[in-house]
Amino acid sequence: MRQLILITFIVLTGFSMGALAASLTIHQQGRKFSSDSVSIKAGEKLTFVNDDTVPHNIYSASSGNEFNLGSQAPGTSTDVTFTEAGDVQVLCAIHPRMKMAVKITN
Ligand SMILES: [Cu+2]
Repeated sequence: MRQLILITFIVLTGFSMGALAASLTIHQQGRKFSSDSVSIKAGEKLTFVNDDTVPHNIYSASSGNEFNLGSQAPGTSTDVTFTEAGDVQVLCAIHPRMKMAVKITN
């Protein structure tokens, strides 16, 4: 019985760690993304937080994962779910130097 409880605990802990890994947070501070590149699985999301004092407008034109958040006010956060496997470039329409790569695997 004790062993069963231990196994259940390990399995549940494993699941919750998996859930954490599935929701990465990308910060925008100093007109930069906090990561140059991240790798996620298809169907997982990234949370984009604007920690700057200026608005950002994150978008991607990469086939299958196009999105455009529009103007994102300082202090707000938005989730983006990536559904297609492939390499995605995420850019900011206001600050051309802001860019990051998202690798999505199946
Ligand atoms: Cu920006």
